[in-house]
Amino acid sequence: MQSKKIREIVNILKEYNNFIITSHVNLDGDALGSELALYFILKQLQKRVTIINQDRIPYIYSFMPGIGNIICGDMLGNNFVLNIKPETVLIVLDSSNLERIGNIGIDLKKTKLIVNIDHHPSNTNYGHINYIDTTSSSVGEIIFHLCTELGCQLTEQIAKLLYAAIITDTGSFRYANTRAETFHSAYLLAKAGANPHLIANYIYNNNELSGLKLLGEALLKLQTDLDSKISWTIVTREMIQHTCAKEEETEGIVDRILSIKCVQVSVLFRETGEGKIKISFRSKGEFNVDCFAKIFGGGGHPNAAGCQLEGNIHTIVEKIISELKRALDSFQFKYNSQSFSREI
Ligand SMILES: [Mn+2]
Repeated sequence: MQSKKIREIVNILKEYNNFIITSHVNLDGDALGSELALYFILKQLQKRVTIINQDRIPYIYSFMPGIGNIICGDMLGNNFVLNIKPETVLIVLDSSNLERIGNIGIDLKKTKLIVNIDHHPSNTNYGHINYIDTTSSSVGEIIFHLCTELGCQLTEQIAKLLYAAIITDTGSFRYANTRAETFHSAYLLAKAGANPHLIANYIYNNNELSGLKLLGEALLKLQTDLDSKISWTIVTREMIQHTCAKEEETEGIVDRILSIKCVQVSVLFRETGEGKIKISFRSKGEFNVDCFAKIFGGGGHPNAAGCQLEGNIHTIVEKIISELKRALDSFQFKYNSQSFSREI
């Protein structure tokens, strides 16, 4: 923990009275769990708090305590403008840059301060106060420490939310961001009332049939290059329409195709509603997909990243896969010769 920085945040949370909390577009468990936990923490301190996000809440997170308090900018229309009280602090969670919050209908110039709390290495330090802990598994884990620093009570509600944030961002303690400290936080959250079995059921055993049908279609289009250790597939508008799947139901596909033996990097290409192609990368081991996604204006974490491009999906697949093959072939050559020289 960067204790000086966390104290700076503690002071702001104590000093000010009006807060708006937001996070990134394409909401995930870490974004929502952290937002709501911080909401309940600030409520304990008798503060006025509003949570507003651009996007709608994916169905699987509807179990989260307090979820009905979140304002969804997407449902309010483009002309919606939130009235901001003077001296309002905007807290942005889990968002590596300010553009990632999308349109939440607020005039940022009217806010007093922006507090940026994140764990992405690619964070651009856009806040007046920036608390970036890249060793933390999730923002949920950071909010957990913040709760302790503030002397707030770790209620059952907060524990459930933070536990959900941690398991979604660590893939249930499987990803490389899982450390001994993560289990320690999870242990304390379970002791405070988070039930691992129930929360896992809500998140992982709560799929709509449409989501599985879409996964089936995506698997039919699966391609691999096992010499380069890549797997990839596509999700077109047509596939979304005829399976009646929701956008959020594309989320797990890229992880599923990474599970193939020998595959080091998996890629999902998805046509979004606005004629853009959203590309998600996952990797096992040392190949850094954050660096690779940055070449195309994206970013994320070393083992999970993404970017967005405009154009025809098939042209983009060809371009990205050939770049990726080149990058992986030279990476494997370097990596193999390094481990060879280490051995001798
Ligand atoms: Mn996160």
